[in-house]
Amino acid sequence: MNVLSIQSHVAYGHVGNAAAVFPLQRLGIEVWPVHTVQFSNHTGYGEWTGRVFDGQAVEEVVQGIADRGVLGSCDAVLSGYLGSADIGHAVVGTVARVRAASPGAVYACDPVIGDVGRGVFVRPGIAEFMRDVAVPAADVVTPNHFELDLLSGRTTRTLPEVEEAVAAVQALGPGVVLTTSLITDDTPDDAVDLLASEGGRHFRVRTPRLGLSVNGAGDAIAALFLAHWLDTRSADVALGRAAASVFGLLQRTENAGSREILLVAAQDEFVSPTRTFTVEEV
Ligand code: PXL
Repeated sequence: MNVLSIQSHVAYGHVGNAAAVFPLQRLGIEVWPVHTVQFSNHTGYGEWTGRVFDGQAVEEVVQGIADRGVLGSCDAVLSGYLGSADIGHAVVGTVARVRAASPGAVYACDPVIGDVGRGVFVRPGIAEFMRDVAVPAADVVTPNHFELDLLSGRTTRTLPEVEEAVAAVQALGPGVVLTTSLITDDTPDDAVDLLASEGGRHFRVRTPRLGLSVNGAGDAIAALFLAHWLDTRSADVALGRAAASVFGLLQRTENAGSREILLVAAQDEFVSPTRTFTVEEV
């Protein structure tokens, strides 16, 4: 299995490709990482160095990969934090090239825009680009609750409202939607939900809500969900596996009091998670 992962990269810590590549590799997948930015650290610190690449920089690297004659063996493109709408267009152009060379290749788009605590943390124009261009081109999308509301133009509080918002996102194009960090009015205070939707069916996993605040967990879960979905073509199985692995990763991170997810130290969680959770159809 070969995944072309077009995301941000940080030297220190784990977000973007620095959070997605290793879990995929640990599961036995070959990854072709293309970086949309190279920063010293994630933007949650408020300060960082490095630069945002442009669409041309991404296209040049993709062209070089195409020149090796290997695009036909690409099984999926995964995208996350984009940096600019120009880079977004390069990503969507790459998806078209990959699909032409490798019919059936999957595009998994993590529509990174923001989250409940921080609001929108990407540049102006990215949210609209995700809604109008990237999400419609995708087969699989992995918004958090905040991003689901933004993409669907709704404010969702109840599970039926969430399911309607998911249907609105599916109507844009993607058949599979994984909603992360989901808190509805029936989610207990000490829990958080994940909802995987495919066709008209919705599957929920409820895990304990941990007290930590870290970046990159969404990037890791998008990668893990894609890996297991490619493997099983089953949203509920992929949900159960990805949720267990990320919960294990976050539990280890919280226990250690780390500001960065313990991607390397907790790597066994990707293969055999300590704790598993029930997947229920809702
Ligand atoms: O986790 C999303 C993300 C990706 N890439 C960069 C980020 C963040 C969130 O902070 O800063 C560079």
